[in-house]
Amino acid sequence: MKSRHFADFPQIPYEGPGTDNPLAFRHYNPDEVIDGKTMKEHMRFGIAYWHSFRGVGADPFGPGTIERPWEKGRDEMSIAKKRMDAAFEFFQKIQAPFWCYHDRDIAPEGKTLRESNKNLDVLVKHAKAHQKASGVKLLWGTASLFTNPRYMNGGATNPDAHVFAYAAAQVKKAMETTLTLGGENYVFWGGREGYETLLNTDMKREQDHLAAFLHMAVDYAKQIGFKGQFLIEPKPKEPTKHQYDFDVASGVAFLRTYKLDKHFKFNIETNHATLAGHTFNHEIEVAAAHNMLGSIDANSGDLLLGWDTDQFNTDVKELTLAMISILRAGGLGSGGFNFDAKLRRPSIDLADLFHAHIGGMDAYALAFKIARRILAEGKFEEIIKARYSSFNVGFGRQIEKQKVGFKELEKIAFKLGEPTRVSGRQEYLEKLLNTYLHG
Ligand code: XLS
Ligand code: NI
Ligand code: NI
Repeated sequence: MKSRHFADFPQIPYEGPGTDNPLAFRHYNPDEVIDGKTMKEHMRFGIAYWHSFRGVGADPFGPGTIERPWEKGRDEMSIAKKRMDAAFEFFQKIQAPFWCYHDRDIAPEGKTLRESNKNLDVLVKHAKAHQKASGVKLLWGTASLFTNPRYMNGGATNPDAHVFAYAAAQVKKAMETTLTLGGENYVFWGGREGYETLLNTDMKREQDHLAAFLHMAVDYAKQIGFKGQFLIEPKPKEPTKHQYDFDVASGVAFLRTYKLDKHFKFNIETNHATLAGHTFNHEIEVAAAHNMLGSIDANSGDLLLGWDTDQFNTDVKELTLAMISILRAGGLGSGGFNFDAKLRRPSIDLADLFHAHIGGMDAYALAFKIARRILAEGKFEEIIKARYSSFNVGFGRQIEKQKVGFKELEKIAFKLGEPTRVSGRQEYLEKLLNTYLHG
């Protein structure tokens, strides 16, 4: 179980903004207490097994570039164990309290479903021992219903009931393993739950099937006593042309339509937000408005590229805006910040894995601190409040209470005449934001 693949690296220490040690945190101080909670507890960082321990730098134009020392050998199961040993060594060195996985990330798929489940049981047992020894916990588990060719037409939305049943069996098992590992959430990302062409698709029927699938998951959670939070992870496209969980707003409509909204929150991913034509901040605000903000898949896209590049996010401005919305909403509860981000294809060194996560964790921690200061000083809040103050009194209040209609408002409009225009002060506010970011 012991692994020494990262022996050349220390446990990453906090050295503060003044340090020039590239293998130190400048802003993420895990033990720093803020408002009675440590930074470790505030940030709840998680490492994504699929990117950091299964990603090899492959893209549609070429195979992997990244070779890891623990991937050597012939027996898939013993490689899977060695890989997991390395992963837990890394989780501790980077001081991340959580990890996340898909079933097929940690254990190889067998020739039959029974064999796949058996492989999974072995690795889950291994993970449990590692969790116990290290104190690292499971933020969420999920099932890959998109890798295997059988899911080429989707899992829960596959036109073939046989595939639906197979997907159900796989999610059943993934929920059981998440429960065994004490997972605090369970994620549904529907990468192939959508369509390529309406020429062969009954969209309404597929959405009904997806809802039926999710209801079965809710029922099964009750049966096995899984109390973790269910999360939907919206994404508009890729790999499928059109995905049903397009963005948070369409997810809310879907969950409400099928009476699932009590059981789900959202796992919002930065790059998925931008693919949907929204900002990260926007998606967080929509989820928060419905009390359905669950967790974050921390990454970023590249606005010049049209796909999910899953980069580590070091954009402190974008993250500060996100943090303001998250803090205003009261935080993420059982969620956390999971680095669903991968190294660039030429970033092949073990050191790159550290730099990537240190950069991401520091950017989030810095954004957290800046956002707290912004909210404590309340300058933006004051301006926003003042902007809507006409709705606090008189006919404005009546509008909000739905006590007046068009007729009454017409009378008021005749009486008051032309409204005085009020500046939105956007440039002033952008300048103000910069004073927090850059002094
Ligand atoms: C892919 C998704 C995926 C989910 C988990 O774009 O982000 O990694 O987070 O299935
Ligand atoms: Ni994700
Ligand atoms: Ni993604």
